Amino acid sequence: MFSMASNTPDRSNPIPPGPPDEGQGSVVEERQLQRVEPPRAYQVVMLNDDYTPMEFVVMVLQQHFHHDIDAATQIMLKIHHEGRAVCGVYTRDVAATKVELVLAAARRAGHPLQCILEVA
Ligand code: TYC
Repeated sequence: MFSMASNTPDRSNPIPPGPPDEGQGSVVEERQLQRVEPPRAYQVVMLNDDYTPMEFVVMVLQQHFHHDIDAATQIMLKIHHEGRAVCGVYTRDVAATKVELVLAAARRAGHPLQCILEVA
């Protein structure tokens, strides 16, 4: 800043003074560390039915959840015998997108396959 009258720098501090430091000679500014919670995990759970071919379920588990053929077969058999199994665990948006894509693929192929999203 320059004052119009004298053409010399105006060294007055535009920031108002803070609280007094009570004679200690220094002021320590405490900064609170921000603690950020990790994002919630969501699991995609696939459900059994009597009509969807086993091969189709294995293919979905490979293509959408990146399981190899052995893992995909194990998961498919677990669903077949126990009624349900977890296909994968993701953040909410990723899990929701997987559910949509799997349901769309199943409907396109004419199968009643169901999968749902649960908080892990
Ligand atoms: N129970 C089906 C059958 O016998 C196979 C199947 C497995 C279906 C897993 C759905 O999520 C599923 N053809």
